[in-house]
Amino acid sequence: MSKTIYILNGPNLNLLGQRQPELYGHDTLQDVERTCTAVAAEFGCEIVQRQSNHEGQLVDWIHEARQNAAGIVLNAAAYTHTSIAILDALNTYDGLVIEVHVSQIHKRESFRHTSYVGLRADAVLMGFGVNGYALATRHVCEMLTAKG
Ligand code: CA2
Repeated sequence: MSKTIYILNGPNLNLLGQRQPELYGHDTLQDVERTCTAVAAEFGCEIVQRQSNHEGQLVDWIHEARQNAAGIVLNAAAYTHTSIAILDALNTYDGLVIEVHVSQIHKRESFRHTSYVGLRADAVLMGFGVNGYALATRHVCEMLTAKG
């Protein structure tokens, strides 16, 4: 069974660590990739991390994950709150889906309180900063390892 986990990031997250540190912290997506790679290695798992500003690209990667990944850690960023296309893609996926947000979206504007991704996610982490990615990766790895 595949022990690959896709970590998918939506629009503007390429700027993580470069702008708005009061909201999103100082770590970059490269830092996230390094940390999650180390966590996954503890379990003999591997991660594939990607970021796109384009909705359709995220949909394509979710389709790709159907063949290649046992779990998806997804921060769909603003598409979380708008994208039925991403929800539909997630609904074609059989593995674990963990929704991650760097910030605690319920403490923010009301338009961020709705999550289409949350209609499919098996678990949700928010407000842990970028540590949420590592926590989510660890959880997926533990679930995969428990299954053998
Ligand atoms: O808290 C999160 O992780 C969000 O998914 C981040 C999204 C936002 O639209 C969601 O409501 C919550 C925004 C991502 C923007 O990322 C930036 C990172 C650094 C600097 C500027 C934007």
